[in-house]
Amino acid sequence: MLEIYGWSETLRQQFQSFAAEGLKPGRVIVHQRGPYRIVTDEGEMPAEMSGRFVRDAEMGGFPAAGDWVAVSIRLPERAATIHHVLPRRTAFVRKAAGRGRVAQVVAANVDIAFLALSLNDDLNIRRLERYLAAAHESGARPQIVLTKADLSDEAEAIRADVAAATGVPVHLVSARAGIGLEALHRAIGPGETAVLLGSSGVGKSTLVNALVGEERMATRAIREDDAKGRHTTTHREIVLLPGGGLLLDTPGMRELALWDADEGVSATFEDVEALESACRFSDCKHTSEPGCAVRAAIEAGELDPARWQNYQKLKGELAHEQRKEDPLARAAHKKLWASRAKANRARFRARDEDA
Ligand SMILES: Nc1nc2c(ncn2[C@@H]2O[C@H](COP(=O)(O)OP(=O)(O)OP(=O)(O)O)[C@@H](O)[C@H]2O)c(=O)[nH]1
Ligand SMILES: [Mg+2]
Ligand SMILES: [Zn+2]
Repeated sequence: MLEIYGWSETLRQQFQSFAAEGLKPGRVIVHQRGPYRIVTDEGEMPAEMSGRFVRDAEMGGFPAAGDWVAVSIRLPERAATIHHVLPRRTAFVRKAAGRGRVAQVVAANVDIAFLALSLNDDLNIRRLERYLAAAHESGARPQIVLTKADLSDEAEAIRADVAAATGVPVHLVSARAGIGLEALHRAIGPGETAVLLGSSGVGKSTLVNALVGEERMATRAIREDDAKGRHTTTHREIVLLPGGGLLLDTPGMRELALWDADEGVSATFEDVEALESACRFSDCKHTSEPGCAVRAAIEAGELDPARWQNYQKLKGELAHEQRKEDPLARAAHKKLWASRAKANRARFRARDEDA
């Protein structure tokens, strides 16, 4: 049951200590006001955090859609209590504006970030770059989805331009005309989770419904006067697609500059940072130094090597705040983007040739 929701051998190992406490694994599939909804081996049920969990949770530590959690299940009531959140492989983190702000994880353990933009809207490349940077920082693989292809005569040309400018895969879809839906579905591997991100009204929920083949999510027409969305979706929900793959629908976002890299990495990799600080030498490079806690954890199967690589990659890219101030750092970042786009293009060419 849980395998189709992405349960893996790595998760099973991480879960062992919780299993010893008699707890069961579950995945958060609905994050809303009120109780979470989770899926477990006993099926779907509502779940609330234990009082102790609420008291002890670190900043950003509350469960989010996509999180794996350790729960106790009350079978007669078909309800669960959440005691722990498992380490996150990836996370989208939003920092609330203003002083005393709190980082909020809005989607966890996502493999692919679909950045949805509507073809009846102005394509803003700067906005797109911010989306892409946020997606890279989350650890998910970014892909672009151009929606409402039925409303533009230049859809194919725009797709080619966007692909050239970004170097990531670009999907052209129309939920209404049934264009590109199968290819989009195929981009999500079995047990993989993709999140739909983008402004209100671009058609995220309509796309989910088209892929599921039924009206799972509410949708609503955009405003006639300015073509803006109406913030129809207000919760986050993971939907199991027929034939496999998971798709997370989210509320339309107003401002993507709110994503913050530093806190994202810390909230996602608390456990890795703890390991690093446990190395014998404070300047340990985690390659061949004696007493390296990171390598020991990898060898013991407690730390996923892919997760460690991800962490290092993100750390390396984190001159975020400085970059905003410092023109030199910004230029270097632009160069990094250009080379990454080039590498991506080469990779996708190679993949196309393989296929
Ligand atoms: N012409 C056309 N309209 C579409 C298409 N997909 C969605 N729409 C329309 O766009 C409007 C907004 O769609 P939603 O799916 O509610 O948009 P959303 O991105 O989920 O919006 P929020 O939940 O507010 O973030 C609806 O009126 C849809 O019918 C499409 O492929 N073509
Ligand atoms: Mg919606
Ligand atoms: Zn080390």
